[in-house]
Amino acid sequence: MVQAALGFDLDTKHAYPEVTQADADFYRENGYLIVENAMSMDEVEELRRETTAICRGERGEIRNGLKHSPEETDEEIISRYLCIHFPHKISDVMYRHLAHPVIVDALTQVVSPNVKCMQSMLFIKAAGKPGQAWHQDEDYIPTRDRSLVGGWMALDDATVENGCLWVIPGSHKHGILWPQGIQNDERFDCTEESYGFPYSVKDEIPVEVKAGAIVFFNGYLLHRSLQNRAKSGYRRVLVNHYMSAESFLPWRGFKEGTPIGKADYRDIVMIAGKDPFAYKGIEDLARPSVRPTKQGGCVW
Ligand SMILES: O=C(O)CCC(=O)C(=O)O
Repeated sequence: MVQAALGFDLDTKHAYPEVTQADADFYRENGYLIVENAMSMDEVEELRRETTAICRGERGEIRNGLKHSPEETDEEIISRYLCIHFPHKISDVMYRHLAHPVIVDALTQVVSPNVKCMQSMLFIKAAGKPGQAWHQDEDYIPTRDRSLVGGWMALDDATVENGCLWVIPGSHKHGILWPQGIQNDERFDCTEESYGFPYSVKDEIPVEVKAGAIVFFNGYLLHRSLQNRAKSGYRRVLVNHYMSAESFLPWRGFKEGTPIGKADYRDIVMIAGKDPFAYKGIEDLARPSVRPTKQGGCVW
């Protein structure tokens, strides 16, 4: 059922779609789910405006540098950045949208009644910008119960031409993280590429959606995105990652000497239910940063 959390104000003019049992079954079977019209156009507009404010440096410091002069147009400024990591750490708007009601509805059905979020990424991906090579998100954010889910909030129509997501339906079911290696394919940015999996390009499907859709995808699902080949414009999307609050999260520079079995990243935001580890407190660790690009030199 659609409900508000983190002070998210429901848009009373919008008919939020409910995530049904059939949707949850589809997600479990295929490893992804598209919910069209999940966001109202006012919500999409607010997130677009906030994207510009973040890139203009109006919400605070971003590591690896925002470089522009105040005379530049919004378009010139935002076109420069492929992706900003952790925007929710400096933006109230991005923070509130972590708990968008459709996200809460979907994740309390397919993950757990208790759901936490640990990261956000704001892709801008202007015309000409690269995509992300094949990967599984648990390569990067390892949960202990395979509960990781991406919530991909489309701020523009995402098409094959402008670099939508591509997924291999059902590929999450193996429960295996495939090997990864460095790729030098100019279609993709600095991320490594998965290989050795029993699928070919015939098995992938494009996930074309309208602005306002939310796409959910499992942390073991093989997915990628291609370059933005459109002549102009962007393919903006806010992607947040979530997991069950019952699992520890052995991620990102845990303290030296901590046994791996106790490592638990605590810069999290609860978006539903109760945090069983609330007694550990919350830490403020992540800082927003600009994603490195091949032009700027990858850090592998
Ligand atoms: O939106 C994209 O281009 C890629 C997103 C992605 O691969 C991810 O969030 O894991």
